[in-house]
Amino acid sequence: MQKKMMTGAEIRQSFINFFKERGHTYVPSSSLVPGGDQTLLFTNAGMVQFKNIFLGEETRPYTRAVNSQKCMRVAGKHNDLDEVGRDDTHHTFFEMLGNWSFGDYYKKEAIEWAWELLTEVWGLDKSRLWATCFKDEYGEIPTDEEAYQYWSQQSGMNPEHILFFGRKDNFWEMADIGPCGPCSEIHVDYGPEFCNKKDDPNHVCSVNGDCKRFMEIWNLVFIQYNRAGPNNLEPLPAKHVDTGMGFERIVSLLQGVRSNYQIDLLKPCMDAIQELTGHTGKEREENITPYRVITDHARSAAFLIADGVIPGNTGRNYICRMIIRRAARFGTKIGLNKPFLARIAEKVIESYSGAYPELLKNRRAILDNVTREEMRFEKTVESGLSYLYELLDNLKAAGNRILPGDEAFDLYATHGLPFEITRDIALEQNMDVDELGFRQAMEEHRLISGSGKAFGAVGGEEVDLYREIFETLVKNGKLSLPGVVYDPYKNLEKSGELLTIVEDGEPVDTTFEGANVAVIFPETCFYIESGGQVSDTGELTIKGKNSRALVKDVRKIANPCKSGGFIFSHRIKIIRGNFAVGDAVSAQVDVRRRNDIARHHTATHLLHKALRKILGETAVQSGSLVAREYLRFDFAYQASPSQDDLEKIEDDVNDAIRADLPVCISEEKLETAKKRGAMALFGEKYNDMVRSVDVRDELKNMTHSLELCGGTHVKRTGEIGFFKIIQESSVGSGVRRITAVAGVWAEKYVRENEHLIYEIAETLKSPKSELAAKISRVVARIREMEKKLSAAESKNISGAIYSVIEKGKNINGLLFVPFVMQSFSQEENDGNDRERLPKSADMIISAIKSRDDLKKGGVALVIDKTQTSYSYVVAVSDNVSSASKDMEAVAIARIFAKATGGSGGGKSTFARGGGKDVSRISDGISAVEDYIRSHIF
Ligand code: ALA
Repeated sequence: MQKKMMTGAEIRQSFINFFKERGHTYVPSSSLVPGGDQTLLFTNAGMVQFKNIFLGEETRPYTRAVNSQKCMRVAGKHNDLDEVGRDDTHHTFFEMLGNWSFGDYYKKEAIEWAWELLTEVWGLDKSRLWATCFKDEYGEIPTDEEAYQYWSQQSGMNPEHILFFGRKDNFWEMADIGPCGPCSEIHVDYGPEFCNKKDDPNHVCSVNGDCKRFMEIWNLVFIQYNRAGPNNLEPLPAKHVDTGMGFERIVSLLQGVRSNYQIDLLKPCMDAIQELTGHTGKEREENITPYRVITDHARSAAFLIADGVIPGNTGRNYICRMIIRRAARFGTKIGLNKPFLARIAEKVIESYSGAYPELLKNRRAILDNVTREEMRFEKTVESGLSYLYELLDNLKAAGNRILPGDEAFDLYATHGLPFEITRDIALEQNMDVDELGFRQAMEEHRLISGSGKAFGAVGGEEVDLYREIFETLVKNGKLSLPGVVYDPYKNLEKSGELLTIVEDGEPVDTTFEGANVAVIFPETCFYIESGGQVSDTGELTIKGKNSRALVKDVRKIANPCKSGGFIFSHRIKIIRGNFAVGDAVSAQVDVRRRNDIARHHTATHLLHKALRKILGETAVQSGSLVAREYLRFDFAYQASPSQDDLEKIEDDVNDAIRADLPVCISEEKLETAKKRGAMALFGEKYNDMVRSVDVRDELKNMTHSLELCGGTHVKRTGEIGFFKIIQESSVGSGVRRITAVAGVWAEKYVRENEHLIYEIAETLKSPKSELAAKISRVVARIREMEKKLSAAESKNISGAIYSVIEKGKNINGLLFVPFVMQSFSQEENDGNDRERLPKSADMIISAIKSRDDLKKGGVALVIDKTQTSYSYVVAVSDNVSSASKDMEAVAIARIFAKATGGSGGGKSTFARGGGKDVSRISDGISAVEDYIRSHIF
């Protein structure tokens, strides 16, 4: 009699019961947010809550545990996001069933029980099970012979089904640091008919071969080390067992369905999506990727929100936001343009609340947050997408394939498009995104929304708005011409009446927590970007009220009305409380930041002086940027300054810093200042009255540097502390650029370099003094190994070439050899294109030439294809090309290009080309064959 099919809930419970019967304590799943673990964003395995027990830092009243753990693998070392949707077995959120021994039983019992549960309790077919054990490819960590022995002792285990693999597959690590050890995985063979890579000549159809025939279901990890660093594996005081079974995978296996998305727990989500789209079964299959992504992401979002992770801008909250937005975008692909995810999340709650009651408890929060986030996304997504498409088009037109990271960040900060969505779309167009650049930009703007980017430049309609505001304020006596008083020099704090609030392009009376608005006061002490120095930031508070706002930027709107005048508006984000027109507000400049900027500004003057002293008087400034983190200085100079000169320049600046010269600032007539020798920059306009910044050399009673400058400076050069040039480069003909850092930023720079050297020395296991020699040796060794590898590859190719030639078509004594290789990625394809293709074609032609039976010679057509493009070469033996112009390689390439819709060109014996439509490759080959037949000489 056929056994009744178990539900997912029953399977989960039977796993737990099996181990409870063997002395294990059931420990409920911990939260997706790992408590107190700074090394992880999310719980990514069952063992996370036991980590400290492994490390010997914690003990529990039990030594054996069993559970089913909520896991997220969407960031860090274990990140499956890219696979989700593309296959039936990967998820962002999933459940992991596990059993643990804390210094109790070890490999023998772990293996015996795994075998017993799978084959006797759950009745899996033994002949379909495989086990893998660890063998270190570097020979540094011992081979796991013990696990091998235990596997071979299990009744009905086919010894040929026990295989060894290296670090990638069989050495498990929690994160970059933490407990780890060799592991044994159990895989199921679904049978050769399930291989989906049969057409791939390079595919090896076996366990870990990456096709759909084999599936890993259970990983038994034998924890015995702690990874303390990249090269540092410490043995642990005791040995432990940590196992993890992919719950969805075992359920799909036991329920006899081929996809995790068909198990009883997830099918209702898939069906609900179908109900919303109204698709037929066939249409659903055709759109299976969006179905899977939506189901997966809806489940993740529900579980995240239930654990208190709601959508937001950074860290875990960013992931929650990204997951919801990504699901929403996949929804638009199947016509779901209005918020719909709550309907799917509802199904998740129904399926999973029995085992995870927190879902039901937080039902309202889950549904509300999901919908709210979809609505937020809906507002911005269109403009974001059209901007992204435009960016990608422009890059493509310029021959670039990588979208810069800061653009990707801008798409997120300004248009709400998470990086992962930008990358999805870029990949759809065969482009990529600079992820590192994105992370850096994100780090720089740690508070993403509400940062400067959230406010645009002043556009036409805004000028009209400010004109109106200005006129009203003047009319009501709140402002007098020429408008807002600007004095960033005397005080760093100023109180005043809040005159106007502008929110979303409209004046409002009050504004609340979370809002991004612009505000106007009668006076401001915030410096406004000019002369290369960036604007100040700071904060606003109201005395006696608990209100606080960050000032992100300041903007000057000149001439808002015909009578002239200025408005200075502060762009703020309300952090706490509210602000209303009429409030008496105190505005404070961020003093630390201002001081950092001042150090960089005075250092710029010292640098200018040093440049002219060392390189000559003509090395004058042509532009500069003075920021908090660094300074950038452009100057006229024809050549590239030598290293020696740069060091002298740096020394000169540091000498002036150590001399602790006073910086004297005064307002004087332009003529007077010029007479004193002030540097007035060509092209700059000065008023009659100017501000001169004089760095005085008191000992010599003369000026060290005198410039006309509106910027803010230190009082004495000693405050700068330390100056360091970090880069020198060219920015066009006759203009050079120096980037430099001062004060704490210079210290930070030096320290970072020191850490870098330390890390390199650690990795290379070499003292600092021998580092250079060691690196040369390592590079030489890599070169040597590359040579060996390429020789071995040629050998491989030559093996393949012979079998390809065997399959060639003999057309009246002329051999036509078509050969299609498959690459996985565009990059690999580019590599092949350059080297492997011509090499293979050459080898085919030389092999043909050496054959007596092929007197007429031959034609080789070698094609390299990825899923989205192909490149090819045509080589013909010289007797063929000289026999007829029609049989030259270039003529044959044209035939192939025409038949495949691609391009091509070349010479008589060699031609090459490429195209996009891989589905037409076989038409191309037939066209070439027909062509040869009709042109045979
Ligand atoms: N900790 C192991 C894994 O996650 C069991 O695969």
